[in-house]
Amino acid sequence: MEVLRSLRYLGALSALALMIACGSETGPDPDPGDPTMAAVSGSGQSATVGEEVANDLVVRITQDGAGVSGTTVSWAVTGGGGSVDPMSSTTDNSGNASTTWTLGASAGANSVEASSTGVDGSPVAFTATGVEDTPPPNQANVSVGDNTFTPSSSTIAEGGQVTWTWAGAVDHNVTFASAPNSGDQTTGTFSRTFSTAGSFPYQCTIHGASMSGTVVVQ
Ligand SMILES: [Cu+2]
Repeated sequence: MEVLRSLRYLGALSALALMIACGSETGPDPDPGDPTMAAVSGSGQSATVGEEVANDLVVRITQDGAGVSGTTVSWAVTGGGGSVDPMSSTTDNSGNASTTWTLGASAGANSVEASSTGVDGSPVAFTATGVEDTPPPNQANVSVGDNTFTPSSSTIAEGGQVTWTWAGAVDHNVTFASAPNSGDQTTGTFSRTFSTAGSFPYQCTIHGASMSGTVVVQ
């Protein structure tokens, strides 16, 4: 009688252990043998709107800790209106697959998903932020000293203007390959408007190439 009771007790314990084991197997964890995809790098970047992010998007597919090669990964833009190239790539010997990402035209959130059929962890989401391009200024100032232009390079928008202000003790001029140019001045200012994009070098003809500058029009 005592032995039978002990056997029943052991049986109950075994049933309990089996239930716990079953519970862990049907939980959220994937089967350990399935291939699994995870992000490696490329999420969280910022770039100018309409431009490519600096770093490629990379996912890795592994099985029991080792990279799985030859698996197709599809890349799709899910927000922001940009584009990915290529839209489909294949994992290499390390299990890695990658694509490039050009952001959409509007500032704000962009997103991409990487997916692979029959792979745990798919899809993997990537995000990026598009930031407005800062336009060049419409106006720039240059100081004309003895014997240097400060700054020596000025960048302005198309249609913008540069104003030179004489600050030295001796005569200088601002002379481009084509007019309008300043004459020789010791004081005062000279302004020129630039209506076409390009790089426009100038110099003071009194002091030659050692006193030169450039206007960059974008
Ligand atoms: Cu000069």
